[in-house]
Amino acid sequence: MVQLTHKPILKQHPAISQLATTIKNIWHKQLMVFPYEVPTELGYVEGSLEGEQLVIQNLCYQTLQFRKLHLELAKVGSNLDILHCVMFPHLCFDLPIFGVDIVVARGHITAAIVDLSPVSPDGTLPVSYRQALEEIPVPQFSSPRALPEWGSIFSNHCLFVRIETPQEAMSFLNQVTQYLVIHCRLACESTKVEDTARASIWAGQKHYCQQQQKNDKTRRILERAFDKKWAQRYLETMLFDCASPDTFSP
Ligand code: BLA
Repeated sequence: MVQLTHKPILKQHPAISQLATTIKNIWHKQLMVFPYEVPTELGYVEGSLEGEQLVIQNLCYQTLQFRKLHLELAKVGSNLDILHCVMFPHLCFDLPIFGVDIVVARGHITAAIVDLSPVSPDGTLPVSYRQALEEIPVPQFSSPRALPEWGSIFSNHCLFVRIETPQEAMSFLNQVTQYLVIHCRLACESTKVEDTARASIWAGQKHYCQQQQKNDKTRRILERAFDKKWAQRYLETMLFDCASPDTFSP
């Protein structure tokens, strides 16, 4: 299925709707996007979780620099709203993985996380990223959160907080916007690596996906709304799929 539009059928928390719009606007403004084929039957999904309806809506694109741009919006009844976004670079570019997740539980943003995650063996970001990120002021939040063990993939610029006020929500959205604008700019300026560097980039991206798949909180929701097998397939093919090291890329 080729998806060209993302109809706003889900009424979500305003911070999620606003961020989804911002992400799409930046993608369209800074990148030249092409359609991406979403795995069969996974573009729009409905399930049920303890009597509540679970709806998942996916929007994907590809570009010259990115194998897959993925924006997912999910809703479980009136209890849970989720925004999930990951940008997977083609293996011929030495670029970090941009990721953001917002989880709203009963009206409260309990988890807001954004990062540009390194894929290099030593876990550091390219110099251009380090320089750009060091220029951005680090906003303060009243309830920072500690990363789980699998979160060793995130950079030292990772922001992970619980949001307590509308001001904090704005501040988080502003930080995500700055990371994304920097990322799209540096991605467009980047040049292809030698073929020999692809294996290491692939290993870095694969490790990122394997660690993300250890997030039991995501897995449990999917298992409860569908079943174990479906959750595994969704995690492997839709959320954190990994290109094979010799996949064609421009
Ligand atoms: C946490 N993710 C969560 C939580 C839920 C989900 C319910 C717990 C919220 C909380 O602790 O307050 C659920 N997230 C989902 C679901 C999807 C989703 C169902 O994206 C998709 C269908 N997760 C990501 C990405 C990042 C990420 C890209 O998908 C980071 C860039 C991080 N989510 C992340 C982290 C936690 C989290 C670090 C906290 C985990 C913990 O505290 O154990």
